[in-house]
Amino acid sequence: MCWIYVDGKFVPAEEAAISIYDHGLLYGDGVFEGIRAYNGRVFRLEDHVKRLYDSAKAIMLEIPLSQEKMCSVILETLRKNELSDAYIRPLVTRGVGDLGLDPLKCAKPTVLIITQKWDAMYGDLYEVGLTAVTVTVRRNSPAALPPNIKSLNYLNNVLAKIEANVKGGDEAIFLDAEGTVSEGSGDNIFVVKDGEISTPPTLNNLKGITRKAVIEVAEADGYTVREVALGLFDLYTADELIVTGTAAEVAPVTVIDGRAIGDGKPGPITKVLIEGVRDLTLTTGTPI
Ligand code: PXG
Repeated sequence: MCWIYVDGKFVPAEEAAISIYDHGLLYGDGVFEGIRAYNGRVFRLEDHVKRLYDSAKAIMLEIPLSQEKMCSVILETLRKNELSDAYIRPLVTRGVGDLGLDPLKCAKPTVLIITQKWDAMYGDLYEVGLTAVTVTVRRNSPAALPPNIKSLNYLNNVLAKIEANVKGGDEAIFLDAEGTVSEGSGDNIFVVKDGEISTPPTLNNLKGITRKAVIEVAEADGYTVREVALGLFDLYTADELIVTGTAAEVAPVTVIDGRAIGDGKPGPITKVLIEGVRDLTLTTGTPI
C-alpha cells in the first residue's frame, strides 16, 4: 500500500484527492519541493524545508505547520511507506476557493506529501553524458515570477522540456530575457574552463540545494567556484559542462546545441564532483 499524507492524515494513494476548486489546480497557486532519501537518510531535509517555507513566504502563503513539524511528517511518511531510498514531494497549495483567483477566498492551505521509490533519472547517461539544447523559450523574468520560488506554476519549465523533446535533447538549458545563462528545466548549470568552475548567480535561477552541495565539494577539493554571469559562448567553449539537481543529481553534459564539450566525454572535474556529492548523499542526512 502506498500512503499519501493529505492534510494531517495518511490516505491510500488511490483514494488521495483534492478539490477541483483547489487553487493549486485552478491557478498553480502553491509551492513544492523535491527531496531525496538515500540509504535510510534524507539528504539536506532542513534545507529543502527552509526553501519550501521561503517559497511560501514569497507568495504570502502561510503553511499551517511549523518547519519542525513538516520535517517530522516527511520522515513519518517515509516510515509509513517503508522507504529508505525515495523521492519525496511535499506540496502546499493555496487551498480550496472559488473560480476567482483571489487567494483571500481560500480559507486553508492544502498540505500533501507524496513519496515513492526512485532510480537514477538519466540511467546510463551519467557515463556518456547528456545532450543538452538551449531553448527559445526564456526563463521567467525575476521581475514577473522569480525563478527562486519553487511554485506549482511550472509551465515555463514544461515548455522548455517540450522544446528539448522536440529537438531531441535530454535536457533544456534556459537563457533569461537578456540572453544570460539561467538554468536547466529542472537543474542548475556549472561550467568548467581552464580548471576553473563557474555557475550563474541565483538571481535568474533556483537556489539549488545540489548546486550548494557541489560548491561545497568543489571548495573542499581546493577549487574555487565563481558565481558569474555566463553567456552562450561560455557554454559552447566549456571544457566540461554539468547540470545538478535533486532528480538529476550531478550529470555531465557532453553535447550542447550540436557542439561537443571538451573531448565529448565526461571530464575529470565532473567526475570528482559526481563522486563527492554521491559520497555526501550516501553518508550524510537526517535518519528516517
Ligand atoms: N532548477 C529548477 C528549475 C529546478 O526545478 C533545480 C534547479 C535543482 O534544485 P535542487 O535543489 O533539486 O538541487 C530544480 C529542481 C523533475 C524534477 O522531475 C526536477 C526538480 C524538482 C522536481 C522534479 O525533473 N528540480
